[in-house]
Amino acid sequence: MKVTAKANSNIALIKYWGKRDARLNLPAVGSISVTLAGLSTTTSVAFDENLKGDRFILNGQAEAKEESQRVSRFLDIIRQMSGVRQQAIVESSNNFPTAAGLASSASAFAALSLAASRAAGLELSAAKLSELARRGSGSAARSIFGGFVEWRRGEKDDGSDSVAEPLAEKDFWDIRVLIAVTSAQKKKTGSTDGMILSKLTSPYYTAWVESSPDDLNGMRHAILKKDFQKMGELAEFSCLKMHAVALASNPGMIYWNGATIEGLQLIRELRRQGNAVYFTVDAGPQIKAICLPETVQKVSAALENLAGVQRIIGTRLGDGAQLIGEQI
Ligand code: 2P0
Repeated sequence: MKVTAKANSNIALIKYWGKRDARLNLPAVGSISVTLAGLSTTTSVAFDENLKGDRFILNGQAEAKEESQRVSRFLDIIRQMSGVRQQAIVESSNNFPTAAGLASSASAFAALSLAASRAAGLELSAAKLSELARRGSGSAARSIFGGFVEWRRGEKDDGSDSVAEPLAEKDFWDIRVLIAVTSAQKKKTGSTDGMILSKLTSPYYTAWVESSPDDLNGMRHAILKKDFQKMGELAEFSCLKMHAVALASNPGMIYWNGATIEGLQLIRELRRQGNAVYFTVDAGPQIKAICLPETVQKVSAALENLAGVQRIIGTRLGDGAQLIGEQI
């Protein structure tokens, strides 16, 4: 059976950075995100006894060895859970330009978890799907759900309590996120390696982990109260704190370029002028402006005019992972 599923990407308001167990992908800290409509991956999976090995096709092209091996290792987990031994063909497509520096392991592994588990005959609960998606990529655990989502750090060694859960529906609060793309280049240090390096070398790492519960409590509260200022202030704090940990690693990781910094200054200037807008930045150079509907146009125009900004992608909150089709 060929099963197709779709999942949206997400952006963390309280960041995930650091692992307490790299093999099971257990985070050192919890995180809170918003799932974004408009940045999605659609994936079909079919197990087939005639295949000699797993095949992974992304946007119509066979993927490089490294990416294919990552997908294959993930399928091994599903084969182990289900007893299915066959190899699989995995066909994925992103609805955003792959060359825009927005490639997202979150939407990819959330869609793959749902499609592959179903294709293997498993009917997993949302919590179990989140636990499975986490094994592929930490942030994918959050993309199983729509709207506002919290991924709990969990305490157990087996990771069964390190899963995401919904905090509020997407219609609860109309938050908008503008993504200003400043570079389409592949980053030099991926998140996984960056997190491991920070744990090993950053003198701020312990403080980052210890201060996390306050950030999570504050953000949960701000979202449920729809307190935009508090939410935005905490999002900027968590973002800058995460980058401080990365910068203070050895060798330090500089994920920003000049346009990123100009963008952050611009967003703060727009705020001084009375516009409701805050920023966050992930492990890359794109600027993410968190807005209310009434500020979207002004912020978008200002970012568009900034030197070094290549394009603006406007998003709003979206749904969690969904099955799209099952075909015999
Ligand atoms: C986040 N990031 O919370 C943080 C902020 C990047 C910066 O989750 O190693 O690709 O596969 O678990 O999920 C990106 O990290 O890392 C990420 P792995 P992932 O969104």
